[in-house]
Amino acid sequence: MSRESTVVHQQYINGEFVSGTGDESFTSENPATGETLGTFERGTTADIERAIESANAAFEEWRNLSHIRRAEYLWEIYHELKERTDELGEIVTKECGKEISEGRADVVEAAHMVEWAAGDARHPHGDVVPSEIPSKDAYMRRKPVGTIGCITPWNFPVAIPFWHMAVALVEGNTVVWKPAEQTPLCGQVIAEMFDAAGIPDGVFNMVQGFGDAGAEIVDSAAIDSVLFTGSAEVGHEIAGKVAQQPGTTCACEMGGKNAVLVTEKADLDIAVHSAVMSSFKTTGQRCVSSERLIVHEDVYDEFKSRYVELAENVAVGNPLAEDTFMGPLIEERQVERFVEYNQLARDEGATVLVDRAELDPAEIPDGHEDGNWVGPFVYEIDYDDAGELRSIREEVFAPHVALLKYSGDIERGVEIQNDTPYGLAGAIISEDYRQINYYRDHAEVGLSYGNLPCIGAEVHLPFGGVKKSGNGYPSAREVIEAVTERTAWTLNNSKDIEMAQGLSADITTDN
Ligand code: UN1
Repeated sequence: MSRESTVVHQQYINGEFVSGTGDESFTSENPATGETLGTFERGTTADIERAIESANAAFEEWRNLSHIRRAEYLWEIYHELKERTDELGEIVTKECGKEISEGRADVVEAAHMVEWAAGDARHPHGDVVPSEIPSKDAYMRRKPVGTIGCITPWNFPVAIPFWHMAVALVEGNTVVWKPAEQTPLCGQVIAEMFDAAGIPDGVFNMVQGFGDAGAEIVDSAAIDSVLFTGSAEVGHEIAGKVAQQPGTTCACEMGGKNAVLVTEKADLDIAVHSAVMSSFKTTGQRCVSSERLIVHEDVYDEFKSRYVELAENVAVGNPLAEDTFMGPLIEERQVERFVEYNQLARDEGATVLVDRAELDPAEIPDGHEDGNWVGPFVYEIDYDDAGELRSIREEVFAPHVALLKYSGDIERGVEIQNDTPYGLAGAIISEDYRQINYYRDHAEVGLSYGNLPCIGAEVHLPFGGVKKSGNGYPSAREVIEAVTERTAWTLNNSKDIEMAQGLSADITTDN
């Protein structure tokens, strides 16, 4: 769906679409065709300030509604996401280039997140805790933190905004959201949904823009918590800034240099299938995509020949076509990064096994000549314990895949798996439960899988990473920790004051 080219989409602040203070606009482009999908006002720092003011002003009234009442607005959106899955999936595919089943899955994942958040409104919130003193009642209670700033990426342009916002809103927070500048049309559609649901003015605000607008959210003293999903570079900058602002918290989820570990006990059908899905779904542009395949020497040759054959043949093409496996990369800059890292791998001594980085013109679908087309790039390289090879430790965010042969036991395989600054996702392929359990207990990752691809987490699982991959969970069920304050509330039912830990409650005086 391309919106009329003369329309310049506005910001959504305080319950209405309004013009911002800036005079610049930007466009959204279909990465498969180069076609313009819409024009958007470029939000300024003043627009962010205005959105934050309106969110702050709406907070008191919103938090005073019950969880169940607040969830009703989200149920409206849930039904819309369900009813419009095909249409919205097509918008996702057109705007970010994911093949159509992934475009639809993005919308389905958003619906699941909204369902979880709205359903959770009727579940217990907090804990009844025993007290050392029988006459005391003790509880852990949750309160909304206030105004939440949400900064979301382009690769899940519908699901991730709802990861951030659905629970935040049901818990009684207000939000200021900056969608990724690559997918503003999805942002516009989501804002229209909140508007149609009649959410009270100021509770939900959206400002379309670039990094300067995002930075204003992070710098503002009137934002209580920042949720960020995106690159490690930006996430660490946010965490550093927020640490300087007492009272503000953040939860960031960043990328990974994820791996599939294939042991000598692997079922190779499962191994090859899982590896292809992990490395090439979404054209390698999931935070959880795998750019490393760590394969035991006993099964290496067979795995390699089967994997390479598929990598040579996976269908790259029009993402709207049902038989496409890989769409384009999101933007030209990303193609350049991919090409640079492919060269880096060569310079670092890689043997290239598949090089479809520059596709044959015959492989590019008609009418799609201006798309950001690439195919798989697969290489083998000797793993270095010294840690000097950048190509196997830095995230590329593209179908750039290293095969690493290892020998020895499961401990060695997991050691290589852990040898990256990141720790988001990973998978082990093995028929041996001892190997699987060793991996489960020692792999340094937030999301791990046995005999599966390392992608495709469900929303009621925690989603976040360790090491350089994140400092919290801006997503899925665990986001509740990022958007609520916990209060330890203790009530005395006695007329006497009696203290825990045997602490004396006597007040003694000199006489
Ligand atoms: C991302 O990797 O950028 O687990 C998000 C998955 C999806 C979310 C991925 N549910 O693959």
